[in-house]
Amino acid sequence: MSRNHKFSSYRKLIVGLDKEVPLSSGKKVVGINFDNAATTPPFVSVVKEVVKFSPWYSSVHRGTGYKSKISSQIYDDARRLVLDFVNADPEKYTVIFVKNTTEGINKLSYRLIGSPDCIVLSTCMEHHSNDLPWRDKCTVRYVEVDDKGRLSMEDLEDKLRKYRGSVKLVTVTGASNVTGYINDIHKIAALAHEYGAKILVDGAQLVPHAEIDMKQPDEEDHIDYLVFSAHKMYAPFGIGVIVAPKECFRYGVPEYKGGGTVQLVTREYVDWDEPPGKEEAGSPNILGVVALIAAIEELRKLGMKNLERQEEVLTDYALMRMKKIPFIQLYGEVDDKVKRVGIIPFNIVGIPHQEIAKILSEDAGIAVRSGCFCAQPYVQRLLNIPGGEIEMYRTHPALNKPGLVRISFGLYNTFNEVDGFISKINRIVTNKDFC
Ligand code: ALA
Repeated sequence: MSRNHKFSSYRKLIVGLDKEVPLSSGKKVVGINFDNAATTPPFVSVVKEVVKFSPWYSSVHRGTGYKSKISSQIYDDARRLVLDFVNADPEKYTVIFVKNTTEGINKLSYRLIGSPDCIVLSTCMEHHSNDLPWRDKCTVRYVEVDDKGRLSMEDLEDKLRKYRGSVKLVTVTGASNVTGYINDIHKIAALAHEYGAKILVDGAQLVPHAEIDMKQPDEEDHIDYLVFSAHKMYAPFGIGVIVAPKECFRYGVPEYKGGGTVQLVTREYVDWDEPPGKEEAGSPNILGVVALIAAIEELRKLGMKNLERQEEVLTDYALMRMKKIPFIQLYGEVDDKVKRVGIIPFNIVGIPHQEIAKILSEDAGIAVRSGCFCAQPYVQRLLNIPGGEIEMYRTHPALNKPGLVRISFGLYNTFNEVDGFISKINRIVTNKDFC
């Protein structure tokens, strides 16, 4: 079997991979998408399922018509399928459907924080979505990363010890959207629980690439809260997921209020519905849920362990080839094996990151992302940018800000595509003085 065979066999599962994109020369080429950490193209099965369901589309939890009953049933049953996918106990956990991971973490930030004095431990490697929502509601402390950008378990334990009794939550990414590092979420969970804190995992980058096991709540290393987005798992129809203990939403008032959230309302009082209804104000996104469930079924059919291994092989291959190119700067640990999803950040000495991304797109049809990937403090750290320099970008907003170029793989990317990328990078490096 050829090196590419298995990888290529996944390509027919994805929409749009044969699309040609225009280059600045006027030529057209079949595009290469190495920007899967931002969003993934849809599965064919997802689009088919959405189209198949569309004639039955109707309101959820609001109508008595036949189609409305079908739509409501699919929507309600989906929670069980999601819980099963992440191995969460359906007796104890519930699923709240939201727009995406960002909305999910914001929602939890309203619900989990009782007082501005309680401490949340975030980390120095988070996406803004797992940092900013906490800042105005509690005292945030950041767990350090080492010189390669890996999370420091020692610092986590030091901080848990130092703030013992006040740390309500450890909130951590399952996998970094900048370096791809996979955090040992169960080890972190066990530590957090030992010190009386809960753990929230931002699963946006992890759930599409690895098997998730939230475990039973009586296991010391179980996950308390998990949040993820369907648009990063081949189901781009605007749905995201919070998996959380039912208890978490039982008491209190939802931050969004309106249709579908109540049992009884008078001018004098409101009796809120039970969760999850209470937390899903407005008409639910049933098409998003249909898409998500179809994606979960496809991912399970392919086998998360298979995908993990395959993406690892492709990432190792890309790294091995990139390391040999002069003037390439790679970030994080690239010599020793570390657990990572298929994400590689880099720069080319002497060429601004925006320029590299532009050349890849306009000269070769290769889509990447460049900049700070909504994780500015982490990227500033990886680039060793002193605070004074960052201030300068504040006072001179027209200056090009420092950043990285990022390639990120999906399950359908191939060795041939990596070879095409490497040959373009080689050409950029060779001609770099003309860029
Ligand atoms: N957070 C997404 C990314 O890393 C959008 O690109």
